[in-house]
Amino acid sequence: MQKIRNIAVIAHVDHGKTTLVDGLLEQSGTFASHEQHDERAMDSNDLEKERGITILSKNTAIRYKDYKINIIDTPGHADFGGEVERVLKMVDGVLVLVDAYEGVMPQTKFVCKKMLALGKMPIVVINKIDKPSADVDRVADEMFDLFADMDATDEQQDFPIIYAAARDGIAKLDMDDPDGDFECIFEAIINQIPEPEGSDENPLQAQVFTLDYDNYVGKIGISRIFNGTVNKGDNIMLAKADGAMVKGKISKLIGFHGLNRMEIDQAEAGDIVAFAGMETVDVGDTVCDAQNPVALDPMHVEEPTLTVVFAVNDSPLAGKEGKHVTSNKLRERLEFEMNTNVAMKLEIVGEGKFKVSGRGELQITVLAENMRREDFEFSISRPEVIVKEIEGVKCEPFEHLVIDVPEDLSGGVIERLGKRKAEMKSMLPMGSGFQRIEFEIPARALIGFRGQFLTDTKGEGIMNHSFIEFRPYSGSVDSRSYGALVSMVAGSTLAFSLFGIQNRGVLYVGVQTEVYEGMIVGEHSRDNDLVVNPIKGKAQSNVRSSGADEAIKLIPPRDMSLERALEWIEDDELLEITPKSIRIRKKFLTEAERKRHSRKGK
Ligand SMILES: Nc1nc2c(ncn2[C@@H]2O[C@H](COP(=O)(O)OP(=O)(O)OP(=O)(O)O)[C@@H](O)[C@H]2O)c(=O)[nH]1
Ligand SMILES: [Mg+2]
Repeated sequence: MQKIRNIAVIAHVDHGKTTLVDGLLEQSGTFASHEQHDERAMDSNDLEKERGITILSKNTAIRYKDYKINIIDTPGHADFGGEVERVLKMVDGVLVLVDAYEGVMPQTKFVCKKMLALGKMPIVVINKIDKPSADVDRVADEMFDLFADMDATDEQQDFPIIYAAARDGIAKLDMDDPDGDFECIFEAIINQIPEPEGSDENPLQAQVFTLDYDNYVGKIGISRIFNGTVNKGDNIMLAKADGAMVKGKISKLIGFHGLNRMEIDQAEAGDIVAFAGMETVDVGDTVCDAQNPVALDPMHVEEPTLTVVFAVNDSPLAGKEGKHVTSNKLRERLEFEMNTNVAMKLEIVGEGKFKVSGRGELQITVLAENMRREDFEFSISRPEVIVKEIEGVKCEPFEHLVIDVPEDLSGGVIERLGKRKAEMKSMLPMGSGFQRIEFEIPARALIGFRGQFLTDTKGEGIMNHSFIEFRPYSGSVDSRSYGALVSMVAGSTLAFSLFGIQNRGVLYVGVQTEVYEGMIVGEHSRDNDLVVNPIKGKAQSNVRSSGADEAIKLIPPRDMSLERALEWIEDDELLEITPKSIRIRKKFLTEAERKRHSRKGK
């Protein structure tokens, strides 16, 4: 049998996981010297590159001495926590990164809790020791306390610590040592992480943890082999989550090395490989021996906490910019997503209406952004948290919120969070005039909070949150304090009228933008909605007065990104999303309809 180690790299967002994996690839000699590769090579899809974050977990393999080390890079953002959960089952140990200044953050807690509960062996890497603000002793203490709080076993609590500057390829076992390379990380992996259990003599059992798609071979299931040996061309049995057994054949076996994939003929217990040829494969399925099929435990993934409704775009501008606009197309695309993304759920709630549940706004935004790039057009509604009954009590998701704010601004932020039912748990000075304050808060109260928080802290505040658990419903919370500026007409906006409207609030559209009745063109500076006419030209007169035209100075409209707009909208509003535009609208387009429905609501 090959000598194998399987590890996942886990951490809070931005603590340097993907950068560390770059270094492991580089320093193991996996990248040939002539091979060109980008920084953070594992962040390979477009959205990941643009945003500089990891969205999907991805695996690679390196060779160190006579070991094969399979490495899974995971996303750190809380919304993609579901990815981390299922990946953890596939590995025998983890590198837990923690920023040498930021220390333990909400998602550090989340991933450590899962990892410890699954009995995985940790190696702690305190990363970014090059930062002038690094405080490695405090951070090391935080990690010890965290593990103790989470009932780590003695073995887990005895974790090795490596101090690193992943970006510079530096690592060492003691802060007083001279800077070394990643050798101490490789050695820790082969010495501290247990070798895979299972035997290549047993009947085949492999579990699929990620799906991929290839134009030539179709669906690909990336899997960890827990037992047995598999050969290209083998007949197998696919054990589905619902207990069904489906016959199949491994048409191709694919191995990983660095950024490359190659066809292989055989793979053994302990390894991570990809199978092609099984059209019905889903995440969590077990690929079993055809004669002796025994399914592995299904994968447990924490339930979604947030829903939005995706619907067919029925705005007056529908169908002008996108290619895929029908209910059928939308359903197919969303169903496809659910196949690969086990942390999301789909429910058909009406004609052309689909309720999508996920872990958070970013996860939903990423799906919507991918769809618009694939030429889809649709609308989405305001995110709502999932409320469920637990032992007869109405419960809602709560989050652990950590904010870093300038000391002189903390009072205002605390007050605002108080109105949103946040409960303060701790407050610590962080040096350089910042305070770190921790809260527990209903997830509902965080919707729309980020924009407000950035305004309140003059853009200097940093906030992070992560799901804790469902708790009893906490009653009503503060929501958006401003109304909308709503167009009363259809047409193309004109500078003359926008100039008049901009005194009433903040504009979201510029000149010569197509608008329609019921479309929102800005935020009102008061709490009620205001109907405006953004297409009105100047009254014609016989005298040309060029001087008056020059007086029209428009403030640039506020750029509403998908995230920002999604956070901003209220229950009676929708986002209209097309490949070219993101428009905000009222659900009911005419004022008369809106009045009628608001009366009904009361
Ligand atoms: N100063 C410093 N910056 C680092 C170091 N390692 C990584 N970074 C930077 O930290 C940022 C985030 O790095 P990533 O590797 O993308 O972090 P990540 O943990 O993979 O992030 P997610 O996958 O989105 O959770 C990048 O700008 C890196 O250049 C380091 O050792 N020192
Ligand atoms: Mg990453």
